[in-house]
Amino acid sequence: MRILYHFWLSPFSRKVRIALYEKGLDVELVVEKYWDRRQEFLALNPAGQVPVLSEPGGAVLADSQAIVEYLEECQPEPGLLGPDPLARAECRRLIAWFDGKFYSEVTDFLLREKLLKRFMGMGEPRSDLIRAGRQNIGYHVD
Ligand SMILES: N[C@@H](CCC(=O)N[C@@H](CS)C(=O)NCC(=O)O)C(=O)O
Repeated sequence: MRILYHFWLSPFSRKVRIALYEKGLDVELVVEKYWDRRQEFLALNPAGQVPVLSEPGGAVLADSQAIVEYLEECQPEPGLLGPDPLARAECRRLIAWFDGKFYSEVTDFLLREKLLKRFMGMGEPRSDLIRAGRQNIGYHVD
């Protein structure tokens, strides 16, 4: 059985869950509290990050983009990137923008300060970072 180690609030995990769903691939979802630094999980991905995909044959893949590109190659239909090179380039640009710019300027601030700190017991949320995330989301959505 294919297993996805993920966390429900992780946007990188969500990207892989959507790709698996769109392609109709069966998967067992295992919630990984990556901040616990579980040894068995670190053995799968020494970077300690979710998502991680474990394939039935024993292969283990890490990094959301590496995983979705692998899925796209293994099961090309339905294609998720677009019908032609320009559409695919635009799709890749948007993926890179969400994974990089949007994550570091919005998601990371809001997720870490408002939610993860509570789960992780990492102290009080910083209101200046929450404000920054809120301000950035307005700019980016515009
Ligand atoms: N480039 C990675 C980033 C994954 C990532 O940053 N995941 C976060 C959760 S949203 C994580 O596991 N953070 C723990 C850490 O970096 O130690 C990917 O696309 O999968």
